Amino acid sequence: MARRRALYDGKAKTIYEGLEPGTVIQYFKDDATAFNAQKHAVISGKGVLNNRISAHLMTRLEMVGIPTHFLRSINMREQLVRQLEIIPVEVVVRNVAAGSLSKRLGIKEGAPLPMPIIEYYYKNDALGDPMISESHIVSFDWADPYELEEIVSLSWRVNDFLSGLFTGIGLRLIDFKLEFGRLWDDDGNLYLMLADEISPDNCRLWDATTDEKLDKDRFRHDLGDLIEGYQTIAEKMGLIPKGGIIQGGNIDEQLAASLAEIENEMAQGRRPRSILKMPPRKH
Ligand code: AIR
Ligand code: ASP
Repeated sequence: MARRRALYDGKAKTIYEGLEPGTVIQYFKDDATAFNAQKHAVISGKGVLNNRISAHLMTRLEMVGIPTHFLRSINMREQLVRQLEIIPVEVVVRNVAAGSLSKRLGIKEGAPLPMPIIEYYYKNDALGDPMISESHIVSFDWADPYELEEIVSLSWRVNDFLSGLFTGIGLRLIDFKLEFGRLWDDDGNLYLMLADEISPDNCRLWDATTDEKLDKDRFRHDLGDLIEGYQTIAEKMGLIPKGGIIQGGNIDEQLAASLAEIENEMAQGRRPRSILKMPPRKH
């Protein structure tokens, strides 16, 4: 594996050339960053947990007909995904006030929102991912109106599904961030799919009874041990045994590797579907 070509080195993941054409490997690093990478740490085991959690959530979303880039887990830190053209827009869905919404509008953290809110940010580190509107997205052709409509409708469906899933295991889904990408088939059909990852790095998840924060806010605001929070989430999801797989920075690698197999069995037999029928875009 050492001679693989890295295509992109991100803050929390490295993207390597895939095992077959049209695929790439997502390698989940232990690096944690916040505030546009001004704060950085390496937290042993974070990558393993995010890989597991994201593989599981993507698989569950596929099972209810939401197309994702996920193909299969490779090992405890890596997963095979489709190579997509990433749309440079971060979609944030919020159910409860927190984070930048609370700050920007002066709304108390934890206040339920009258209805869920969708926001867009331009994916650009140099600019600090500025907030944008639908007009910016269409005007600058980051996505056309058909794609945007699909992105919004998929985002609401993801929110409904994930909110239910987490409610069922005693967690509150406060907000989360999604990314989407495009894929064309040989006939010029466009497939829009969920990309990146869905993990406690990009979801706020609170304990439903205590409102304890279990996600990356622990790292952002020094609220406690990040691994403990992520393992609590993974345990409640039934992905790791009680007591966890990481103790004091040491990972039980054998156990971690065997767990990846479960997801692959679930993921078998899926076929991509074209969800948008329209003339190919010029690009
Ligand atoms: N997010 C946004 N950019 C990067 C990430 N990870 C996620 C956060 C949070 C949601 O989007 O993890 O779940 C809203 O973030 P914020 O900072 O705008 O309140
Ligand atoms: N990971 C991003 C950063 O490094 C944003 C965040 O999650 O806070 O800034």
